[in-house]
Order: sequence, then C-alpha cells, then structure tokens
Amino acid sequence: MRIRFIYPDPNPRVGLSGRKVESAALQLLAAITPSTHDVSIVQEHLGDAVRFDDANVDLVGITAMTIQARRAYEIADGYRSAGKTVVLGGIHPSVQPNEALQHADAVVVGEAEPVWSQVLADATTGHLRGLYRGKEYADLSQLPPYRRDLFPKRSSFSLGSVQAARGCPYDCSFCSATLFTGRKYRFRPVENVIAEIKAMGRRFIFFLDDNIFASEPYCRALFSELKKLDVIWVGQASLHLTAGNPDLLELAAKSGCFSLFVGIESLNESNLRATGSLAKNKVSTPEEIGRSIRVLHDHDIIVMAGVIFGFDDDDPDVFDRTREFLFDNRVGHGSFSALTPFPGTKLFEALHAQSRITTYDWSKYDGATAVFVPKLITAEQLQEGTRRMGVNFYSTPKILRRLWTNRHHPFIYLATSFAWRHSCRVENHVPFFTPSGYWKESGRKSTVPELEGSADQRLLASAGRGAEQRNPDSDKPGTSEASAPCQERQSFIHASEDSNAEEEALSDVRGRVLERSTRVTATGTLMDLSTERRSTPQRTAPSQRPR
Ligand code: B12
Ligand code: SF4
Repeated sequence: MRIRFIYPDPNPRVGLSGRKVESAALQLLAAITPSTHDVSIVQEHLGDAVRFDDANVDLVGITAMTIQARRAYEIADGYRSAGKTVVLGGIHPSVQPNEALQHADAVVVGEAEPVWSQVLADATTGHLRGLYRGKEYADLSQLPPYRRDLFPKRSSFSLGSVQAARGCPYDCSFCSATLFTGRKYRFRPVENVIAEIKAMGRRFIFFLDDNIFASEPYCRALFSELKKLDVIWVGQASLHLTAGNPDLLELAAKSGCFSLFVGIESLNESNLRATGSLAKNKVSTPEEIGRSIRVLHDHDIIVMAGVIFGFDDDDPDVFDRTREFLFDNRVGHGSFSALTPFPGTKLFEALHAQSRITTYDWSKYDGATAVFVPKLITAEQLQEGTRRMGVNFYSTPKILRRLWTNRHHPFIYLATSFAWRHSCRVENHVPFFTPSGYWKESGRKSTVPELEGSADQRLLASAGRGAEQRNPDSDKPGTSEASAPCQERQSFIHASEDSNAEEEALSDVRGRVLERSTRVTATGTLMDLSTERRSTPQRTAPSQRPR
C-alpha cells in the first residue's frame, strides 16, 4: 500500500512551539511500517501541502492532539470523500475514539506499536475493524530508528527530537500524559538513544520525555554518553530531581543540557496540592521554588518555567505575583497557559461534573482560550491575563535584563527569547481564535465546506452518532463510552501492568468510571449533557458579585 502520514497544522497561534518541531510520532510510525509499503510524511505545520486529489495514496494515517482534532477530521473527511482509507491515532483519537471513528475507517487507541501491523494487514484485505487497542505497552527496547530520511532537514537550527523513556508515575489532574503512557517508566536502552542521535546528525536535540531525570542510574548513563557527543539539548524535568541532585545536574550540563522545561504550574501551594503537582516538584513555596531555580542557574542551565493560570485558588492578583516572581528569579523562559481540561483528564471530569466547561469545540483547547468558568476570576480575566503575561515577560527590556543570569548561552537565549516574543505577539493579533479567523490568518482555504450548527453542536452530535453506528455495545444501558463527551480514562491503561502504582491507578479510575457511567446513564445522551451545561448560569468572580 501507499501510506501517507499527516501532522495537521492546528492553528498559527501556537506559534513557535507548534511550528518548528518535527513529528516524532509520524517518524516512528513510518519506521514500524514494513518496507513492503511505500511511506511518505506530510507535516502541515512545516509548510507541506495536503492534497486530496493525489492518486498516489491508498491509506492515510493522521495524528492528533486535542488542538489538532478539528483539522485532523477535516483532512480525514477530505481523503475519505476521495475514496481513501483513513486511520486516526494519537492522544485525542485515543481519548475520543468514537468521535474520531466518525471521520476514519479505523482508530488506534494508545501506542501504535502493538497493533500497527494488524491494522495494516486488515487494511490490505479491506477488513478494518474500527477500534484497535493494544493489550500491553510497547517494548521500547524494540523501537526501530525513526525514519528521518523521509523529509529534508529544514534548517541547521531545527531541533531533532528523541525519546529516551515513556511513562510518568505522577497523575496531575490536568495532564494527559499518564493515562496515555502509563504510570511506570519504560526506558530505551541508552545505546539505542545514542545511536539515534548520532545517525540524526543534528546539534540541537529535544528530549521528548516527560521527565528526562526520571531515573538517576539511567540518566547518569545517558548523560555520560551524551558528553562524548557535541550536542546541545533541552528536556523536561521536575525540580526536586534536578535541584536536589547538583552532582547529576553538573553531569547534565557537561553533556550539553542548556535548558530545562520545569512545570512549576503554580506558585500557590493549595493549587499544587489540589492538582497532585506537589508530588513531582516536592517544593511548594515561592521561596523553595526560587532556591531550586537558582541551583539550575548555578549550573548554567536556562530554566523554562511552565506556568498554568486558572486553578481554583487563583485570584485576580495571580498574574502580578507570578510576573514578579519570575522576574526576581531571572527565569530565562516562560510558557504560560490557561488551564485547559483536556478530555480524559481528572480535571475534565471534575469541571464537566460541575457544569463549568463552556465549550467542547476542541479547536479552542489551545492553552490560550478560557474553555471553562474559573472560580475566583472570570474567563476573560484568565484569557487576557495569560496573554498579557506572555507579552510582558517577553518584552525586549525584560529579555535583556535577564541576559546576565542566562549569559552562558547568549545566542541561544536571545534567539529563542525573541522567537517566543514574536510568538506571543502573533497571538496578540488574533484576540479570539475562531475557525474562520484561523483560515484567514493562515491564508489557507478550508478544504471541506463549513458544517451546519456550532462546532459544539457538531462535535456533540457526531460523538453520539459515532457510537450508534460503530460501537456494537452502544445500545447497552450504561455504556458510558457511547454517550459521554469524553471517553473513559482507563480505556487504554493496560491491565497487564503489574506495578503497584498502576494497580492503584486502575482501581482509582475504575471507581470514577463507575461513577461516570451512573451519571451518564442517568442523564441520557450527550445532548442532554450539553443542555444541562448551557442552562447553568455563568459564574461571576467574587470581586464582581454584588455585595
Ligand atoms: C513533544 C510534545 C510536543 C511538541 C510537539 C512536537 C510535534 N510536532 O510533534 C511541542 C513542544 C511542539 C508540543 C506542543 C504542544 N503540546 Co505537546 N507534547 C509533547 C510530548 C511531550 C511528547 C509527544 C511525542 O512526540 N511523543 C513521542 C511519540 C512517538 O509518541 P506519541 O506522539 O504519543 O505517538 C504514539 C501514539 O500516540 C500513537 N500515535 C500517534 N499518532 C498516531 C497516528 C496514527 C495514524 C496512529 C495509528 C498512531 C498514532 O503511536 C505513536 C507511537 O506509539 C507530549 C507528552 C506525552 N507524554 O505524550 C505532550 C502533549 C502531547 N502535548 C500536549 C499539549 C497540550 C501541547 C500544546 C497544546 C501546549 C500548548 N498550550 O501550547 C502544544 C500544541 C502544539 C501544536 N501542535 O501546535 C498534551 C496533549 C493533550 C491533548 N489532549 O491534546 C500532551 C499529552 C502533554 C500533557 N502533559 O498533557 N508538544
Ligand atoms: S509530572 Fe508532568 S507528565 Fe507527570 S502527570 Fe504531572 S504534569 Fe503530567
């Protein structure tokens, strides 16, 4: 078969982060596709065009995070209208499989490795079975080298992405990672990671791992090998594993680590406790967080602080407090997001149960748009405060004032800061993201006609229809997968995992699933849920309430 893998361009607002990084998922999918098939990759966010009239395609495989879902479905529908077979996969189709099945011949739930050969075999004989879900997680020691040969190196500054491990033992309420990759770390053999980096021939490396410092023995071995290569790398890490281990941090710096993304999330301890994020960083007060950041600075590592606004204890002053903290601590880079209840997360369940989610139009789940009603601030304050945070943080005087602390990589620091600055200002020009704004901004014409009704109604309706048409169990009472706006969290946590943490997670999600099934059966269909949501009056921030 002639197979084309596609990375949809979600929208231009995501700017720097979404636009430069190549898709590791598609490179890996191409690598695990037997060589009897002819494979190509289209990365829309890097400028490749999607062409539905291309006769040289038999099967299209599309990846999607939630923010990409709308565009992914458009592409899928376009290819299916042209008579091609379409398979959807990635985090969003995995948590919303029945919704995704409305636009595809098959949906892969979870990791592709365990099921991909079966999908291809069934597609070849014309007998695709709808949903494919592996019985266990992928064995990372068997991962083949990614197919980087399928697209040209775009620029000497572009990042080469590599994955050393999957999984995360924590379960922060807003995060999709754990339910997707499991609560147990799985590592690739160090020699395979190093061989891949060497073969890549790139100087700038991006470790995709949720926590590159996850295991001390593993990262010691990895960093010692990396030290022998002339590479510069960035990764994600938790504060206690880095700051609490200066010796390891020194090795990381010597191996080429120039920047670490650290999910600080919030400076408010009660938010950290409520979301479970305290477990990963183990520091809670601004003073402790500041001290940890200084340890990273002492090792010449630029800190990129990940901060989320809109938690239940965030009041209108949260933006000023955070701005001062980041400035006082000369934090080099910042990534600011409005809290987003991604489908499948505990946060989604909680906010949905409280009728606080204001839209199920996934294209608005971009981390910049307020898609729920916050508690102590208004949705407008959340959206505007988050936007202004980025613009203010990346103002030219501020970038220059923190140069001294981040002087060890002056060129990279300045180049990335100004790129982020540009990215924040691009967002500034698109105050409210709408699908039509998207097409206008990107200069691209929509390839499928606009559907009737709001995006909310369409998504809700299609999810319900999908269940009826494709899920043989959909008419059974209490089948929550058929009618809930979000599929169950446990749907692809593999029961075969034997770690205690995984068992605890499973019983935890099972409990909640039971609760959800009852709730969904009681309320009936998705449309009922949306009516329930819409009839809930908008909450007002306490400061605006009449006293
Ligand atoms: C790298 C990464 C990025 C990169 C993306 C690079 C790229 N172009 O691919 C950057 C930094 C740009 C990024 C940005 C964002 N990200 Co991000 N990112 C990740 C991260 C850390 C790793 C993803 C990865 O590449 N893994 C390695 C590959 C091999 O694994 P994989 O993608 O899971 O693919 C496997 C399966 O999913 C499946 N599969 C995937 N696609 C397909 C397709 C088919 C056809 C099939 C059959 C199977 C299949 O098979 C693959 C092999 O097993 C994940 C965290 C995580 N643990 O997953 C978050 C994550 C995916 N990101 C997330 C988010 C929210 C974002 C942002 C929206 C944040 C923001 N507000 O800006 C932006 C959106 C950017 C955009 N697209 O425009 C969320 C997604 C949640 C959701 N429900 O959508 C995640 C899960 C993080 C989290 N903690 O919740 N991200
Ligand atoms: S520690 Fe990071 S990757 Fe793990 S659950 Fe929390 S936010 Fe997600």
